[in-house]
Amino acid sequence: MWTLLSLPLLLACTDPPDDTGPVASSCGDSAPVISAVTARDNGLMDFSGESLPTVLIQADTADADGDLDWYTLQVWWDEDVDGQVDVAGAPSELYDSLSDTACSVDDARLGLILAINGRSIPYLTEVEFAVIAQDAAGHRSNDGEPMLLSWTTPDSQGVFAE
Ligand SMILES: [Ca+2]
Ligand SMILES: [Ca+2]
Repeated sequence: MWTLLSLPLLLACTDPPDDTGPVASSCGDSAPVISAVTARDNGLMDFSGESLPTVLIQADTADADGDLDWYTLQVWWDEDVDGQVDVAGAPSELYDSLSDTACSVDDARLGLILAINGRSIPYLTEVEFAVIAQDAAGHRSNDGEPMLLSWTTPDSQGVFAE
């Protein structure tokens, strides 16, 4: 079953939620596998009175041991679409819980919304995103290789170039 999450808004990094956080996982040793990543226009959203265009980035993710009940989704980007993104720096990331039952989520469509403010992410520019998911045990997806995709941002009003 694919699960679409509630999506906290991100300008940069989120703080971990108030939950107790991941418990020591006894689900297994498998790492998540991302099969596909997508980016799409998520419309204008309000950020403290400022209306900004947003992008929804989603990662179709599976994990044989089911410990996506607690996950982290991390995104980096650059403006050079060359099949490489440096993931050494701090990502924009989202922590969230999909289930109160450990080891119960073996696939999910993980999602994260980023605001496009023209500064950290420029307007009217093709940007390259890199996406990594982590399971409750902290295993990184795809052996730590990010999934890449490119997407062209709209202008400050959310309008895309012809
Ligand atoms: Ca796992
Ligand atoms: Ca690049």
